[in-house]
Amino acid sequence: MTMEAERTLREEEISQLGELAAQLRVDAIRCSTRAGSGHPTSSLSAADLLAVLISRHLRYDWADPRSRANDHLIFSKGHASPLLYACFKAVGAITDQELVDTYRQFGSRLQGHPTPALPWVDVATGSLGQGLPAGVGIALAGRYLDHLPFHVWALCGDSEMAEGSIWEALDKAGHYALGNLTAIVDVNRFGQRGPTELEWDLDTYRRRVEAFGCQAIVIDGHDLVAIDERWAAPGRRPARRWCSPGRSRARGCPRSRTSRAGTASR
Ligand SMILES: Cc1ncc(C[n+]2csc(CCOP(=O)(O)OP(=O)(O)O)c2C)c(N)n1
Repeated sequence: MTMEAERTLREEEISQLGELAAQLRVDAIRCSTRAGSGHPTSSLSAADLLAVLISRHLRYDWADPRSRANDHLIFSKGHASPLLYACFKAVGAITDQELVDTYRQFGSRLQGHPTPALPWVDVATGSLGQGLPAGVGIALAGRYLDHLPFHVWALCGDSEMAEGSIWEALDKAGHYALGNLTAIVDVNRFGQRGPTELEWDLDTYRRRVEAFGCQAIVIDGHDLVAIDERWAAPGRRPARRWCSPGRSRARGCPRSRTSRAGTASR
C-alpha cells in the first residue's frame, strides 16, 4: 500500500470521525449545561476539526504527558474548554464523571479556561491572543533548542484574530520557518457580541496570513475528509510553516451565539 493510499480515509473511518465529532459536541453541551456556564457554541464549531486532529494527526501519549516526543495542543481560544475536556474524555484521559460533574466547579482541575493543573495543558489560556504566541515559543524551542520532532497545534478563534499578538506570533512563525506549528483558525463568523470584522471573508484571512510569511490552507471546517487530507499534506512534502483557517458554523445549535450559556469567568 502506498503512503497516499494509507492516508485516504475509508468510509468506515469517516463514519467513526463523524460519530466522534458528534460525541464531542454532546459532551461539550452536557458539561457546560450541568455547570450552568461556559461556552458550548464556541466548542461546537470546532468539533469536526478536533475530531480529525486527535484521531489522525496529534501524536500524543496520553498516559505519558511528560514525554518530550509528544505534540502540543494549545487552545488559544481557551474559552472553548468544554471541547478540550471532551477531547480528554474521548482519549480516556479523564472520566465522563469528572467531565460532567466537576467542570467549572470550585477546586476542580477542569476550570472554565484550561490551566497546567491538567498534565496535558502546557500553558494557561483564556485571555485571547496568548495561546498562539506561547505555541510559537514552544515550536521555536522544539526546532532550534531541543531538536525534537513534535508538532504544535494551536486552536484560535476568528474574533481572536483581532488581537495584535496573534499577528506578531505569525510573523515570528514565518520568519523562523516554523513548519512544526499549525495555527487552526476556527472561522465561525462570530465573536462575543456579533459578527467578526471579516466574517467569512476567507480570502482576506488567507492574504493576511501569507503576508506574514506563513502558508495559508483554507478548509471547510466540517469536511472531515478535506481536513484530514489538507493537514496530511505537509507530511507528503517538506514541511513549511503553515496556518489553517477552517470555515465553520456552530453545528448542532442553529442560533449559536444567542444560545450561549453563561459568562462567569470570561
Ligand atoms: C483578551 C480578551 N478579551 C476579551 C475576552 C472575552 N471573550 C471571551 S470569548 C470572546 C469571543 C471570542 O470569539 P472568537 O475568538 O471568535 O471565538 P468563538 O467563541 O467565536 O469560537 C471574548 C471577546 C477574552 N477572553 N480575552
